Amino acid sequence: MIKLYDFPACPFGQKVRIALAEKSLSYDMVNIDLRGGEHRKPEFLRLNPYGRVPVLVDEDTVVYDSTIINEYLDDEYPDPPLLPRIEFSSLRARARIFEDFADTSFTPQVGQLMAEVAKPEAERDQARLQRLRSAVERVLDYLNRELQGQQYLAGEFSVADIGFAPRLLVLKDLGVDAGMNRPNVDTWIRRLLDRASIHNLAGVTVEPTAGV
Ligand SMILES: N[C@@H](CCC(=O)N[C@@H](CS)C(=O)NCC(=O)O)C(=O)O
Repeated sequence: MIKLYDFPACPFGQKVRIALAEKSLSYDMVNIDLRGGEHRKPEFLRLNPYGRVPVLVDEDTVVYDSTIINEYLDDEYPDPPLLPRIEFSSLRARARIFEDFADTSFTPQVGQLMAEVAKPEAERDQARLQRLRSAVERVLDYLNRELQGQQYLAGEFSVADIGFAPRLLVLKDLGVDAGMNRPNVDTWIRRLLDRASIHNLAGVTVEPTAGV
C-alpha cells in the first residue's frame, strides 16, 4: 500500500493526490501537522531531509518533492500517462516547464495572497494585496495566451495542468476572477473541474500553509 505523508491544505501534496486519483491508486494519507512542527521531528527528517511534505512511500521506495513524486508515479504506474509520450520530447519539455512555472511563479504567489487575505481586514496591507493580485493576473493572462487553440497546456491533460490546479481552485475566494476576459482560461478551468481528481479537491484548499 502506498503511503502519502502530507498536509491537507498543501498545494504540492494536492498535486500528488490528483496524480494518484488520475491513476486510480489507493493510498493511506499520513497527516503531518506542519503547524505543530511535526515535519521537523527526526523521524520525518529521516524520510525527507528537507523536512517538507509531500513524501510518498511505495514499499521500499521513498520519494519526496511533488514533481519528482509525480514523475515516479508516471514511471511506475504509466496508465493513464501524465506526461506526453517519450517520442514527443518537445511536448514533454513543455509540460515540465509549465509544471516548474506553476511551482515557482504561481503557487507561492497565490499562497502569499492567501496569507494576506487571511489577516483581519484592518491589518491587511492593501498595496501588497494589489501587487500580489496583479502578479497572479499577469500569470493568468500569459496562460490565456498559451492556451489559445489548446485544451490543455501540453497536449493531453498532464503534470502541467496538475501543477496549476490546486491554487486555481482558490482564486475566487481571493477576489481574483480567473476566467473573466480570459476565455481560454475559463474553459480550461471548467475542463479541469470536470475531472473527479480535481473536482474532489475543491473546497478543501482555502487555507494558507507553512512554507508557501
Ligand atoms: N518543492 C516541494 C515543496 C514542498 C513544500 O514547500 N511543502 C510545504 C507545505 S505546502 C512544507 O512542507 N513546508 C514546511 C517547511 O518548509 O518547513 C514540493 O514540490 O514537494
